Amino acid sequence: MKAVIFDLDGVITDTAEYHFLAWRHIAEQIDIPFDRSVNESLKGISREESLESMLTFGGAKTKYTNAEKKKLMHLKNQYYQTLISKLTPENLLPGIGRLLCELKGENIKIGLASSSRNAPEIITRLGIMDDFHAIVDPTALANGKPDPEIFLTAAALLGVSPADCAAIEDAEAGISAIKSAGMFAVGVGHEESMLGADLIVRQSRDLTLELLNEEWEQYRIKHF
Ligand code: B16
Ligand code: MG
Repeated sequence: MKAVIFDLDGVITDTAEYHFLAWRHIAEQIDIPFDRSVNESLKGISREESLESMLTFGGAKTKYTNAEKKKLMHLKNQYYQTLISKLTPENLLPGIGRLLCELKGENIKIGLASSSRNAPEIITRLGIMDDFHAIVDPTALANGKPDPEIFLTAAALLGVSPADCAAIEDAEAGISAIKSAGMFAVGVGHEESMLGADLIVRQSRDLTLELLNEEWEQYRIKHF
C-alpha cells in the first residue's frame, strides 16, 4: 500500500450532512418532497446531477429552464457555503487526524478525490491542506463518480500505480469508482450502502493504519 486516497464529504468531515441540509432547503423553496433516502443517492455525485435527481424524485424533472436550474444550484451552494464557513479543525471526523499522522509516519502518499468544488476551502478550514500530496480538481474531469477517472487521476498525480492504492469512501457511487479503478476499496458506513467494498468500517474512528495493512495483506493474498 503506497498511497491512500480519501473522499472528503462523509469521510474526512461531516459535510455530507451539510449537503443534505442545503438540498433540503432548496426542496422546501420550490415545494417538492425530499428526504434522507433521496439524499443518500446524491452522495458523491456532482451538483448538476444531484439537482437533476432531486427534481426527478420530486416530480419536477421538466419544470425548470437551464437558467432556473443554474439559479437553484447557485442558491444551494450559497446555503452550503454559509454552513462550511464555520468549519474548524474540530470538525475533522474522529480518527481522521490520527490516520493522517500514521500515514505520514510511514511515508504513505495521501491523495484527495472529492467531487466537490468546495474541497480546497474545506480542507483549509480543517487545517489539513498540507497533509495532501495531491488534490484532484473535479472541474478538470470528463466524468464524475462512479466513473473511476477521479481516483485514477489521484493515483497519477501521486505517481503510484492504482494497484498500490487504497481509497476510502462513504458513498455507493464512490465505492464503484474505486473498484473500477482497480484499487482496494474501504467503505465507511452501513454495509448496505457499501456494496463491493473490500473493507467496511462503521465509523471513521475504526480506520487505523494497522487495520488497513492487515486487510490489505488478506486482499493481496486473495487477488494476486
Ligand atoms: P459541490 P465527495 C461530493 O463530495 C458530495 O458527496 C456530493 O454530495 C456533492 O454534490 C459533490 O461533492 C459536489 O459538491 O456542490 O460542493 O461542488 O463526497 O466526492 O467529497
Ligand atoms: Mg463522500
